Amino acid sequence: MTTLLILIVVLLLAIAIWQLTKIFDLTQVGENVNDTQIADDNDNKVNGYIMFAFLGFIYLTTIYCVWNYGNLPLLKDSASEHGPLVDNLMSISLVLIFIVQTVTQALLHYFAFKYKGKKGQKAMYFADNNKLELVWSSIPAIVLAGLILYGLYSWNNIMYVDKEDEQDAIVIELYAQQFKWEARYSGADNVLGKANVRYIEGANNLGVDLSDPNAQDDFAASELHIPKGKRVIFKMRSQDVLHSAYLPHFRAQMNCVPGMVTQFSFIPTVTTAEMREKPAIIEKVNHINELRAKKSEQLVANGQTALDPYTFDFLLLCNKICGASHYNMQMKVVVDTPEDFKAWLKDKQTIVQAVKTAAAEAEKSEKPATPTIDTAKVKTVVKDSTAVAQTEVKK
Ligand SMILES: [Cu+2]
Repeated sequence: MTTLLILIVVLLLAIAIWQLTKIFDLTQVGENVNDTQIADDNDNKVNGYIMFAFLGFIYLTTIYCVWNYGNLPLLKDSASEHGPLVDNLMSISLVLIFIVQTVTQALLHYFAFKYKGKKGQKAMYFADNNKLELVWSSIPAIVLAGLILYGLYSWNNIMYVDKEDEQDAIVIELYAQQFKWEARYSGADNVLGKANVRYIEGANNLGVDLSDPNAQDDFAASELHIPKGKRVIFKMRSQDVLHSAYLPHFRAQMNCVPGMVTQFSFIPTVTTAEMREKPAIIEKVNHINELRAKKSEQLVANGQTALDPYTFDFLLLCNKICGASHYNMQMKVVVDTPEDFKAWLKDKQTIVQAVKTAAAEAEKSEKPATPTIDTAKVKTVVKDSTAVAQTEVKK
């Protein structure tokens, strides 16, 4: 509301200034004032200096952003085997963009100043220069080709999973729906049972084909546990709209498309406990907790409860704007040591068992309780009503 009011005030101010300049122009009528609409040397000079001012603004903004937010992009401390490859690609791209942007902006604004309009000066007619065109076409072409080739090499390296890798990997399904994630583990056979949105019914909220032999040992989890040092193949499905499974710390992202299964796989290299010990993460966590402490002071002063302190956890996020609660579509990811992971896997209830238990419970609660009839009470009620009827008749 305050923002709207400020906007209205700014708009009204702008209209007022515009009207004032019109009145000022009217007062100048008849006087010897240069009110021509054609730019003269002085106008061009002013515009030339404004170009320099704008260049300064771009550079200052860049320095300010790098200084203040330079530590926000994830460029180190990745937690997957292919992570450094992605980080390297990202760093090279950023450095290239930074250099090209700095040089080209300086040239653009300098030439705009140098060749500003001057009275009596005509622009030179210049048809073309093959040598120049060759230089400014081939340099970007070579740089971009290098970047694309390195990108393709990285992409193939990350996405290619051979038969050997596949045999040694754990298969986990990530199921996306507005607005939550659910994981399905493939169990001892390491094969996910068939699933389809048409099978969704009651407790079977993942739409698993319960008659499929491969589905018998599948189990669902609302927290994603993966072991360090072992390849995990994620199969993504979506129940409703387009989502995107985004695991920023593992430098992994893949769209979840309704009606098809997509895939991404990686090897986690850092456990949650190890990640919490990294200096950069400790610094980040401390910073978040400082902010939370400040916010908590305000909340407590207003009689509300204070915020809980933050501890680092890997996250699976949704990276496609999929609806109103998209921002909160996340799942905690825990990277365990292989021993801890084995312990976590124990005694998990399979989806088939869960559906059976839910059905049995539903049946129990649906059966109507047999009403107990107090025969003595009924008799007295009947007696009373006949007595009332008889007195009525007598009247
Ligand atoms: Cu989503």
